[in-house]
Amino acid sequence: MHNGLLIGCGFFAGNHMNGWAAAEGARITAVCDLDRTKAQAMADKFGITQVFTDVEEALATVKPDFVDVCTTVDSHRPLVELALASGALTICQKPFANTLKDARAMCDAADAAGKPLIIHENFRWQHPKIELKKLLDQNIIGDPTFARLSFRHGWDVYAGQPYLAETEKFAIMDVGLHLFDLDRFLLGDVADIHCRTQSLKPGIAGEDAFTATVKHDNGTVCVIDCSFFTKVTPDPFPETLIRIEGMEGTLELLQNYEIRVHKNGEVKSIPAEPEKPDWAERPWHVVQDSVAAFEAHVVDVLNGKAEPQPSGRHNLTTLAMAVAAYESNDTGRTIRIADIEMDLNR
Ligand code: NAD
Ligand code: 89Y
Repeated sequence: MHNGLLIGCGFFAGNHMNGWAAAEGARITAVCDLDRTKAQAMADKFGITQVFTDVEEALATVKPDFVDVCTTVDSHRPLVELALASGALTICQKPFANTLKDARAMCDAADAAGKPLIIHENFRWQHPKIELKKLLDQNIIGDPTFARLSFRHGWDVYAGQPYLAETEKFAIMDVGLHLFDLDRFLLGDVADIHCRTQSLKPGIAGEDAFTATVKHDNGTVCVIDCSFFTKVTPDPFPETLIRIEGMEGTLELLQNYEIRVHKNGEVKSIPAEPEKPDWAERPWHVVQDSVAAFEAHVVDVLNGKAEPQPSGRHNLTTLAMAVAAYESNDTGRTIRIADIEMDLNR
């Protein structure tokens, strides 16, 4: 049994804890939060006896096999570096880092420790997306030519995550990173990006919508669009709607988790709604189910049966896409991802 330490007992951490409770071969035995009340509440809910407010003390006492960092981005680098130095496999919630410099430093720390660093990117672990990827891999639609990944809603995310209203880099760093990782998962390596952001909701600090056009090395063009200020009923949050056109057909992921396969003039419908874990609640169940799937994957990594998906190193390019997207908006230019990655000052 692998023993884990959870750092950060805020809004999203309950999903991590429920996922770990369902995982076979790993369990959380200690929790830590700067705020003792939050740490204690999480411990009480999940029957954890070791409760800390200081990470160094937690690591020295628990000596965990793995550390699950579920704090907001500003604390990621110090926490991840401490966890890796303690010899633990380390999981870091998205956004990995504010800058590529910080993200690279964490990857270097993982290499120095000889321990895996895994980014908690759960969109690629969502059931409908895995089903879509299987269809792509079966080459049913032939080589992809065009795709659209769309995440548009008006859900009040600020109620549970008030920091989202205060950050100057919001939509791209919050959900954009998920969509960029998903884009790479489905369609492969990215060459360049063009992006426009919009700030629509009055009173928030950052952009709450963006539209990006991504060109892949293999020529596939993907439009990635996201809005937190879309008035539509029923609200699709937190579903990603997807269309992938290929040389021989088209795949769609429609609202309410229906996959449609268009081929040879016919349309086949495949239901792709995830099972709702008994601890989950709609509409979050697709996310909550994917947290459990991601954590089951981490157990495979702990057991040497899988490589991290995605690793810290893989996520550097995803973060570079976000940096490039902001630069494109600021300059009006299309930005090559390799140019961003090569610039060690970013
Ligand atoms: P939150 O602010 O509600 O909780 C973070 C907690 O971390 C707080 O309780 C804070 O006290 C604690 N913390 C901060 N620094 C600490 C430190 N040095 N030591 C110990 N505890 C510390 O944030 P949240 O909404 O739970 O989000 C956490 C992360 O999860 C964010 O990066 C967010 O983007 C991400 N998130 C991911 C998803 C997803 O689907 N993958 C969904 C929501 C949030
Ligand atoms: O923080 C975000 C995420 O990662 O998924 C949805 C979310 O909770 C709000 O945009």
